Amino acid sequence: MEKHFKRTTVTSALPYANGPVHIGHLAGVYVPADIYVRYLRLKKEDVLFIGGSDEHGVPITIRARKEGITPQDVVDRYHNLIKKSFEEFGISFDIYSRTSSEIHRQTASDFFRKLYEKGEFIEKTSEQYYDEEAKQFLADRYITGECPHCHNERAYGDQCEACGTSLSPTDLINPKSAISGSKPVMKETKHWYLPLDKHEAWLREWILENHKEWRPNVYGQCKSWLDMGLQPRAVSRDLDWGIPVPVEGAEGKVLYVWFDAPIGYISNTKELLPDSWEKWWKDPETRLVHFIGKDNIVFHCIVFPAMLKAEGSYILPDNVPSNEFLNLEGDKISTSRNWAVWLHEYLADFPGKQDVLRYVLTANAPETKDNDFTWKDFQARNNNELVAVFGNFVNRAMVLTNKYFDGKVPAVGELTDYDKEILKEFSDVKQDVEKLLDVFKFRDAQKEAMNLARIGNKYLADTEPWKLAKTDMTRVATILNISMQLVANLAIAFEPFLPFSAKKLREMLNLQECDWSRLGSTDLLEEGHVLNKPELLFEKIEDSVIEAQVQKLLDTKKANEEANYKANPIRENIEFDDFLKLDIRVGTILECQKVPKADKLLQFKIDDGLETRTIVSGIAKHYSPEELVGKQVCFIANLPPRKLKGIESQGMILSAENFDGGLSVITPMREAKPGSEVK
Ligand code: B3M
Ligand code: ZN
Repeated sequence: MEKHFKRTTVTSALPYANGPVHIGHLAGVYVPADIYVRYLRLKKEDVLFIGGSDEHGVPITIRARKEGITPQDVVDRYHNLIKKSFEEFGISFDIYSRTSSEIHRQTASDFFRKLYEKGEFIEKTSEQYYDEEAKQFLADRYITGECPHCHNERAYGDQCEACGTSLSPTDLINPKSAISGSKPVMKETKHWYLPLDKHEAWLREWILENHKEWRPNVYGQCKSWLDMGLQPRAVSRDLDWGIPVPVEGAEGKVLYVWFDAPIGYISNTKELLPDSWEKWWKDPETRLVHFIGKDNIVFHCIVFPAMLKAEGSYILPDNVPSNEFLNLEGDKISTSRNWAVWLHEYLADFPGKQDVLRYVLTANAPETKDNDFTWKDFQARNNNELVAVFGNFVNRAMVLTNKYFDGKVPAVGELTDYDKEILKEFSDVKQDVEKLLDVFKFRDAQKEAMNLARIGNKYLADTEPWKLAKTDMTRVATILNISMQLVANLAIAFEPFLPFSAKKLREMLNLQECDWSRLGSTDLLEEGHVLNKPELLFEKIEDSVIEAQVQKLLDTKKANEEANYKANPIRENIEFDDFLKLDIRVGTILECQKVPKADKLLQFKIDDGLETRTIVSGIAKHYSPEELVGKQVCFIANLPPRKLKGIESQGMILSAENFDGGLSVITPMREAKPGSEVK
C-alpha cells in the first residue's frame, strides 16, 4: 500500500560557498528539484523547497588562505553569487539561506548537545598530524606528500588526484604541511564519533528492505556501504572555521562540516517558518525528499538519517533522488581547473536563454549514468527541438489563427477520424507526464511533454490548413482550434520544466492561470478567445556562437596546460648512472582484470620474457581490461614488490599523464620481444 502524505519537504544539496555554481550543479540537483517542486505546487500540494549555501569546511579555509582574506569574506562573496544564479535560472526556493547564520549555529549546537547528552556519541583520542610551526592540527587536505600507489609527489592527505586513490594522511610518503611547509608530527587529540556501527541493523532494514524503490545507483551505493560494515565517524574537527563544539573541553574544535551542513536544511526551514517549522520535519505525515549528487549519497542515506534517528524526534527521508555526474566536452567538470560552464558566465553570453539550458540539461540529465554536455549537442537541441519543433509549431498555429481568424480561437466543427486520433493522443499526456515525474524520471517526462509539440507539427503538416483556406474555412477553423488547444496544453505541460517560456506562452495565449488539472483537455481555449500577438519563443543559435564557446574551453585547456607545465618543470639533471639503475622492460599483457572493491585498480599478468609477473596498476578509470589484453607495455622491473589490496605487485606500468589527469599507457611503437630493455 502506498503511504499517503500530507505535505512534502524538498531539500537540494547545499553547495559549498567556495566557488560559483556551474551546469553540473544545475543538471545534477537544482533543475530536477525545481521541476519536482513546481510540479507539486501545480498539483496544489503542500510543499516546501529548502536551499542554502554550505559555508563551512576545509576547502573554504584553503581558498581564504590562498587569497589572503577571511573565510567569512569567501563565503559572503560566493553565497551571494550562487543565490543570484539560482534566482536567475528560476530555481524556486522558498528560502535560500546559509550555514554561517546565527540561527544555524544555534540549531546545530542544540542538535549536537542533545545527542551528546543522550549519550549518542563516543569519545576517542587518536593521533593526528600537527604542524608545530603553525601550532595547529592539520586537516587531511592540508597535508601533501608522495602517493604510495602512483608516486605522484603532490598527493593530498585524503586523496591522490593523479591516480584517484583514497588515502589517509599516514599513507603519504614524506608528508608536508601545506601551511608552513614543515614536516608534521603526530599528536594526540580527542574527538566525538557517531557510532554508525550501532545503527547498522535498522539502517539495513530501512533501506535494503523498505526502500527498494530508490534509484538503483542510490540503493546500490547504500548496499555496498552497509555490506562493508559501518564504522564510527568523527563529527568534530580541529579547525578554526566552523561551529564550535558546544561542550566543555572542546576548545579549538568545531563540528565537522558534514555534521552541521544537513542540519542546515532544518535551520533554514526554521528561519523561514519560525512558528511552524516542526511539522515539516517531525510529522510522520510529512514526506522528506533530498535531491543530491552521487558523491553525497552516503551522507544523506546513512549518516544524516543516523543523526536524525539518534536525536529521536525527526522523520527520515522518504526518497533521495541522486544523479550521476555531468561531464563537460568529455572531461570531468572541475572548479580548480576552471573546466566548467559557469551559470553567471552563461547568462552573460546567452541573456534570456535560461530555459534553453534547463531544457538541454534535463534532456541530457545524468539520471542513470554519467553524461556529457557538449556545445554541439546544446546547439542541436536548441535548433532541432526547441526551435524546429516547439517554437515552430506554436508560431505556425498562432500566425495562421491570426491570419484567418483575426487572432480569435475559431469554432470547432465536425471532427474527422484523423482529428480524433490526434485528440486521443494528447488526452493521455497528463497521466503520462505525472507517472514519470512521480518517480523522478525527469528526462522522460520532458520528452513526453515535447511529444505534444511533435504531434502538433505533424498535424499541421498533414492537414495543411493554408491550402484549404480558399475552399473550406470550416475545416480550417477546426484544424486551428485543435492546434490552439495543443498550444495551450504545451503552456501547461512545460510549466515545471521551462517556466520562463511557459509564462511567455501563456501571455501570448492570453491565459491568466496555469491549471495543471486541465492538462490534456481539448477545450482549454473557448471559441472566440482573443489571443495576444505571437512572439518567437526560441531562436536559432548560430555556429559562430557555439564556436566561440568551444574556443573559450580550448583556451582554458591551453592555460591549464601551461600552468601545469610551470608547476611541473623539468627536474634537475641526474647522473647517467642513476638512470642506469632503473630497469625498464617491455612486457606483453597476458591477462587483465579489475581488482574487486577497488574501482581504480587493474591486476595484470605480464609475460616479461622469463616468467609471468603480477602487476597491479591504478589505471582502471582510463582503460578497460579488454582493450589491454594482448598489448605490450613498458614497466619498471626492479622496484621492490608491494602489496595493493592484498595482491603483491611486482613492478610498475609506465603511463604518460596528461595535464588533465588522463593516463595513456606507454607501449613500444613496434612489437618488441617481451623482456627487451628500454633505454
Ligand atoms: N556542500 C557537498 C557538495 O556540495 C556539500 C553538500 C552538503 S548537503 C547538506 O557536494
Ligand atoms: Zn596516486
